[in-house]
Amino acid sequence: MESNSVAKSAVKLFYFHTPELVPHTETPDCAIAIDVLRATSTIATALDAGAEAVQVFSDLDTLRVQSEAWPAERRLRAGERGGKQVEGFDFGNSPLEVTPERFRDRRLFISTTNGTRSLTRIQQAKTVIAAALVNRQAVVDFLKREQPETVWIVGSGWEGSYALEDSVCAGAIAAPLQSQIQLGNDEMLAAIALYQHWEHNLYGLLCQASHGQRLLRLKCEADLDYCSRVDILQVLPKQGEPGVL
Ligand code: 3SL
Repeated sequence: MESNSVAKSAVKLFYFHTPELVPHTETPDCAIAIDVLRATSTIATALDAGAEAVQVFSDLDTLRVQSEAWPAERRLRAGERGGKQVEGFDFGNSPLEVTPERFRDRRLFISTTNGTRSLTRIQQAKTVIAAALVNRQAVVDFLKREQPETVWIVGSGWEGSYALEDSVCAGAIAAPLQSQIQLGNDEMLAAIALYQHWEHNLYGLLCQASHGQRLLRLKCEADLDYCSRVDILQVLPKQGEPGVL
């Protein structure tokens, strides 16, 4: 190594397009789940609005049972399947329904089609984080500060298949760190390139993405607009106990 070259930190970033692609044989120092549309955007918004914590579930029945143990006046239950609110739940999964008046000091119990599934898949990591475009900088700052050795960024996808909006967010996290990190796989490099191509029109990208199209058909255009905004929240949703951010 030349004496004037800049030494790269040991942080190694991998991107996995879906939770199904996450290796079963290893555990990273830090795992970051992304579901830009809309679970991790909603989770960040709920914590920013003063929610006491967010507890994630991959299935609705476990959520129903476990949330019963929590006082009714201190909990909110969000259930989404196929983009729609599940009957009997207080919320679907729209970050625009999150207000400090409703969320402050309450625990949010949430289960969504893909996002909470990817969060539950990475629970073995030493540090688990939920990221979206809205809180991107808080995640970047955490990685710069803590320098975890191995970082897995995991897209939630849609029922096992690739999601454009999660990739662009992975790229948005890695792009400002590029000179300081090692790229763990080609997927990470591709995500950075995707972000660099679309960074000035993220709303446009979300509108073209297949899940964006699905949400547009459900009249959720304002959600796409909100979820495409970068760095509007300072919150870092980080797991304290298993499943609780
Ligand atoms: O798949 C998910 O976890 C959800 O975020 C999907 S939706 O945006 O609420 O439709």
